[in-house]
This record gives sequence, structure tokens and C-alpha cells, in this order.
Amino acid sequence: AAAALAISATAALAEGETVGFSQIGSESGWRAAETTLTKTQAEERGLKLQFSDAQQKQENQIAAIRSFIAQGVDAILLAPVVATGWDAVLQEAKEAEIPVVLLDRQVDSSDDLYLTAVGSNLVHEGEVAGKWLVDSVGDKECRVVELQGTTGSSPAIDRKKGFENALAGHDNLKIVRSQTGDFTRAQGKEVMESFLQAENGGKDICALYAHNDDMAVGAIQAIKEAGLKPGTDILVVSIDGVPDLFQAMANGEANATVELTPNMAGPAFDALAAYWKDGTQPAKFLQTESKLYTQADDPAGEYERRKGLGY
Ligand code: GYE
Repeated sequence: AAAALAISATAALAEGETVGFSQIGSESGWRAAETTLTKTQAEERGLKLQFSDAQQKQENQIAAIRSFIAQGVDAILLAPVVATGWDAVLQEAKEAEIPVVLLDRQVDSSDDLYLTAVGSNLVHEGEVAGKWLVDSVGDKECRVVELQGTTGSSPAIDRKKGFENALAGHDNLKIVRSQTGDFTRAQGKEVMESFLQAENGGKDICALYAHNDDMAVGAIQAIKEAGLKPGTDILVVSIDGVPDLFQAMANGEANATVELTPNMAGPAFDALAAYWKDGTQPAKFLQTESKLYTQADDPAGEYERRKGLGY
């Protein structure tokens, strides 16, 4: 009888909740780190994680959420690739009484359709990046090119807005070209090549603002292949704080980045634990930090500190 009791107790402990995670894909080093940290923390907390990689397609995310609902998971994590088109499937999760937690991006659905959203203030990130450039350039004429994130995603919309807020009133800084690089290195390089060609081989470009570090790293490659010096001929400012950007900064090839923690799962799992325990309703937005790093902030040391963190 004692042995049976021990087994059932263990079974109860091992039971743990099941969480479905609809991840966008692995378009950037930052996203790969977010996935790694989510899997590690689920394991540490005794949660069973059903992971789905949507290859950056919304229809795949919606299908994954529907399969999680059919499985009767205890919660759903969703990093929404774009901001629109979620009402129906979020309503289905609500009717199934499955709490949904948004990670790192926002949706335009009403906030009664999700338990909480964990992420940074994306407009503020753009403002921090823009302010750094305004302060660095002073009253010099500066033609700026912009690599936007995934079209229709909340970071692409908000980081553009924030950067423009910071440049308002400083007419010597002008965004002369702006196009999506879909948050990837490859497309960041490709689009930057077209910007360089269109701007007198890059000689007319004073600065690049990239909505994430991966596009900046791709663009840095293109700037070097055009025979120019990234970080001096063309200033480079971006967002995420991934190790490779700190590496570029240590080499003088990038100037500034706004850090985005890849650990969105920690606050998400904490909120879910409280909700599962006694129905505690968290705030609808759990905001993470946005810290500016420049070449003055020991980039080589920051590279060392980050390179093991799941990137
Ligand atoms: O900046 C980028 C990833 O959603 C804020 O998505 C996140 C962004 C991040 O592709 O690297």
C-alpha cells in the first residue's frame, strides 16, 4: 500500500500543467534565445511544453492554437507575428477557458481575449534609438535609412513611430529610405544593398536605423562590401542587444543598441502559476526593460556575458 501511495504521489507531482507555445519562427538570434529560455524554464518548473514553430506564417500560428485547444492544454503562449486577425481564435481559446499569454508582440484584439502580454514598450525603444542618433549627430545634415521589421507586426509599427517621435523637430535628420527586412540578416543585407546603390554608393547615407540587430548585422556586411566603414562612414543603431551586435560594436562597426530581454517566459509562467493557483488576474501588460548600450559600455564584455544565454 505504501509503495502504491508513493507512486501516486510522484505521479501527482509529475502531472504539471501543459502549455502550448505558438512561436513565430527563428527569424533572428533574439527569437532563438527566447525559444531556448522558454523551453528551459518550462522544464525547470515541471511544465509540459508543446512547441510549434510557425515559420513566420500567421495561418500556422492559428492552426497551432486550434490544436492546443483541441488537446485541452492548460495555457497558451503566443508570440503574434502580426497585430491583426486574432479575434476569432482568441475567442475560441476564451470559450475553452484556456488562458492566453502574449509574448514580445501585441495584438489589436481587445485585452479580455488574453490573460496578459509580456513585452517591452516598443514605441519607447524607437524613441531611445532615435534620441541616441539626434544627440550623436547634433545639427549636421544626416540622411537616414531605415530597415523595418516584419510588415504589420507591432514592433515594426511602434519602433518606426518611436524613432520618428525622437526625430521630430530636428529637420537636419531625414529618413530618406525605409523598407522591411523582415527582421532577418539575409533581408537586412539585401535591402541595405539597394539603399547603398540608390544613395550614391552609400556616400549620401549618414546613418542606418534597423528595427532589430539581425538586420543591422546583415546591413553591416553590405556596407563593408560597398567599401565603406560601418560605425564611422555610416552610423548603425538598432534594437535587441544580441551578442553579435555587441561583437560588431566592439569592432567599431556598430554604434548603439537598445536591449530587449529574451526572457519573456519568466514573467509569463509566474503569472500563469498565480492564475492556476487561485484565479489571480495579472496586469494586462507586464513591461520589460529597454536599456541603451553604446561603444562606451564595454561591448566586448557584454558580448561575453550574453553569448551563452541561449542565443
Ligand atoms: O526585436 C526581433 C524578432 O518581436 C520584439 O521579433 C520582437 C522582435 C525582435 O524578430 O529580433
